[in-house]
Amino acid sequence: MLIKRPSDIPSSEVTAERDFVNRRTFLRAAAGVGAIAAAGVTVPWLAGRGEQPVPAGAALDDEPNSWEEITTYNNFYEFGTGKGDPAKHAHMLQTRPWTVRVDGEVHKPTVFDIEDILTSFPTEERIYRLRCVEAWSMVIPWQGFALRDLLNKVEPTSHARYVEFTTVQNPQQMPGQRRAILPWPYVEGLRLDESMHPLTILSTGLYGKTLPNQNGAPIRLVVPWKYGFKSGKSIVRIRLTREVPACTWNVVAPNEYGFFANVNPSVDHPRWSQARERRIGELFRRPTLMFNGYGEQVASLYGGMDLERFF
Ligand SMILES: Nc1nc2c(c(=O)[nH]1)N[C@H]1C(S)=C(S)[C@@H](COP(=O)(O)O)O[C@H]1N2
Ligand SMILES: [Mo]
Repeated sequence: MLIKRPSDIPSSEVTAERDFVNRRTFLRAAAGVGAIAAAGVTVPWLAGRGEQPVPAGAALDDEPNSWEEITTYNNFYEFGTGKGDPAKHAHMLQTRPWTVRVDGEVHKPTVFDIEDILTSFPTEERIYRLRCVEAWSMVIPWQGFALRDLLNKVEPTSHARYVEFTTVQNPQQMPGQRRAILPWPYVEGLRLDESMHPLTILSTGLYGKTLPNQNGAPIRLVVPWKYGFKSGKSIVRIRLTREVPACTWNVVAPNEYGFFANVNPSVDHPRWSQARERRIGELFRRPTLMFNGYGEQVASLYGGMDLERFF
């Protein structure tokens, strides 16, 4: 996602391919061919999973990526722009004590201690696809709870229309923040109705374990039908607003990264196609699904909208 340096994308993918070409890749590559043909079929093994909404259009072999893949191939520019930088440097971030301030257009502004969040909002497993705007993807078994459970606690006012999420700012512990890679802190935002959607979660863990720092500990947003950059990490503030929040990537490159950033195979990034993606761990590209495969659940949020204009 580096801006104005088109060479970054191909080179990062070359590196990634080298990293993941191992025996396992070849074993899974065979499955990948079947996946392309089978894309769009609902996964039976997800269907019985408690309250979890079944992701529509999940491919048959849509099995979760490994712990290793999920925790060593990351985007978290606060720790550097390389995919391996977060795993290398994120241990420097101290995630306790930690508070999340929820304020703005709410009747009950509240500063939540992370320990209270962990005890008041029981988490459940949500296996979601993550589609990065850079045309790679993973499947991640998050532990999380619906963002709307937290928002309902603070009682949004009738003026609230958007929600802004702010990442911690701590240049001492986050070496990337000592450089002007992006304007810090990292800020992302959603419409309020997107935030209240049951698929939108705050995650505090993965694979049944505490969330590793490189994945956004102690608490990060996950919005599975949007490009990964919408899912802000290590959040310290959630603010409800009347106006569209100033989102980091949208501010630095508005013609490349829209406010909505819904996964859409038919709307290309100005410098590359979004039609296909490389699932980390697989050799062959697979087709990208509209709304990342969650269209059945979320398409109604965008009824009547021109999705090429509001990309
Ligand atoms: N604070 C912060 N949040 C962030 C980012 C970042 O650089 N800083 N990168 C985003 C991008 S581009 C992606 S694809 C996802 C990656 O999440 P993961 O590393 O847990 O897979 O985090 C998103 N959240
Ligand atoms: Mo991303």
